[in-house]
Amino acid sequence: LRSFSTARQSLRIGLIPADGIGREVIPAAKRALEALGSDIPRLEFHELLAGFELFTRTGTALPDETVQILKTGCDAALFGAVSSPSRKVAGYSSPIVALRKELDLYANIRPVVSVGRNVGGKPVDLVVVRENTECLYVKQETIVRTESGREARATRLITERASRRIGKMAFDIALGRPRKQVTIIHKSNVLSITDGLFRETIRAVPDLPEVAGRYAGVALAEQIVDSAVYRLFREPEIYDVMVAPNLYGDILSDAAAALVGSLGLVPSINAGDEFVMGEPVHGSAPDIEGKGIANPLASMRSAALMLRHLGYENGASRIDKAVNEVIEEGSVLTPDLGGRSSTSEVVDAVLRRI
Ligand code: GGG
Repeated sequence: LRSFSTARQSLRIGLIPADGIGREVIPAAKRALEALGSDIPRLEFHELLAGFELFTRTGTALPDETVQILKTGCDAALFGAVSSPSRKVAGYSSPIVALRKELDLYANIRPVVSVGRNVGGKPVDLVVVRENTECLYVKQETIVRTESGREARATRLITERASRRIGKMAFDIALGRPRKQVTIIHKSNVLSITDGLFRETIRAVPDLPEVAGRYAGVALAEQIVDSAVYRLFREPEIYDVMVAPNLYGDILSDAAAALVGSLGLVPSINAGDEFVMGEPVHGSAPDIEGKGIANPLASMRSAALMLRHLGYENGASRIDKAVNEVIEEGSVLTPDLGGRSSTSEVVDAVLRRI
């Protein structure tokens, strides 16, 4: 991954647990960071508000103060999960979608890697690079009544600028990996204008004058999204870096998580050129909220990814190694991985190894 390391006296991290199990797993990520001691600069945490639950209490899902503190007082952030309802709620809009736009976190980078004996099937080591700011997530939806019933429409935005920068991000990530392969995921056989522009723009990235041949050693492939899902389940080993528009990337990364044992293992970062926000791929999981059994490993891994992006490789590797050892050892796991341990028992097991 890219990193924007600068010499820092302290590392100011915004913590936004938001809804549901986000409030149980973000403290785990915080403890993993604290356990690193002098491998990273002195930590300064800012607890920040956002979420649907906040909206139901206050009428605001993303307070201006949260955005301002992130923009002016933080070097990075960790976001938990949000439980937006599946129906339209007047005045409500998803805070995570808004935050990604506000902070211009244009890449959602989701590594999906199998570890140890808990994993059934074939080894998986891939990264989904999801465009994070446009596609259907611009949320321009309208509904009108017609003679034959209601008619709903949504705008799908794909720009050359966003496709080019996510393409460069995907190529940069591939450069740092052994296989050095980028697969563009699209549906331009049907959506020839929108997905066509995404595909065509990314195909042209290696020839851009400003990249000066840097990506010459990266193999470029492409795949229609439906066939990509099929092949992902049958032969996940063929994929290295998959770059996709927002909606396909969201779906693909959850699907890929099924191949490595649990969504509770898969981390991500939302990355821009100036800021990075770690976020587990899983949602707020209302079915297990408050039971003390949420898997904290995706959040701890997200903290590691965030650190790596900031340039603190040692700290990141120590967290990753400890998490992998706990998974491989296999006796302290939460129920989503077939274990019987609680969130806090898993956190303690990781911290002992860090
Ligand atoms: N941490 C990922 C997460 O919260 N996933 C659920 C999600 O993205 N929901 C969209 C929303 O609730 O607005």
